[in-house]
Amino acid sequence: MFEQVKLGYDMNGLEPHIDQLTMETHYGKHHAAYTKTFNELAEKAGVSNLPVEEVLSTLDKISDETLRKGLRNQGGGYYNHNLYFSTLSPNAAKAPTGKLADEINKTFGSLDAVIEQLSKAAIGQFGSGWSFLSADKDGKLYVTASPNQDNPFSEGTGRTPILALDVWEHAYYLKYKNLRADYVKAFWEVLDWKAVEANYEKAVG
Ligand code: MN3
Repeated sequence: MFEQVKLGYDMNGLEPHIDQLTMETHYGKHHAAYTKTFNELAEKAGVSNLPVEEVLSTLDKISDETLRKGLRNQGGGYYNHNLYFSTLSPNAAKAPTGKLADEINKTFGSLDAVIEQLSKAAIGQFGSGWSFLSADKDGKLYVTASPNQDNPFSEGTGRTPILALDVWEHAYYLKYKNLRADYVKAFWEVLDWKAVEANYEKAVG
């Protein structure tokens, strides 16, 4: 049984950057629906005993096309939102430390530079999608964008996403309307780099 990540904060905890109604709809309805449907499809495909990362990385093993597409979309939606909600916090650490901080400086030059690249990728994503910061097994970092609920696993890159920025309209439209860039700016106010750092340590080992 795949479970929705438990929030470490209240529905209004991210105000004013991410408002309560958006949280209630996004986490309570959209993410809950992805989770429910992913569980049903995973059961049908006989993969409900596998980690979600593995399901998304081995989609080509599913021969039924409708089921494969469903797992890609619903499993991606389940995974991406777990990552998104678990890295937000009312008490967000505004910078990483340790190995992640070193690698960011090495690859991008500064924290501001990687934030700018991730923002640009998110704002430039045509239609619904995400931008991701991901790590390969050697700890190298990559900024990418994906459409729909795709991610570096389902795209077959072998990289692990450690930060996910949701730019589906449901993530911001209730508060920010058409102003995606304003939402992206607000996202960084509640993005907890400590949680991202923990994801990096786990991904790289
Ligand atoms: Mn979303």
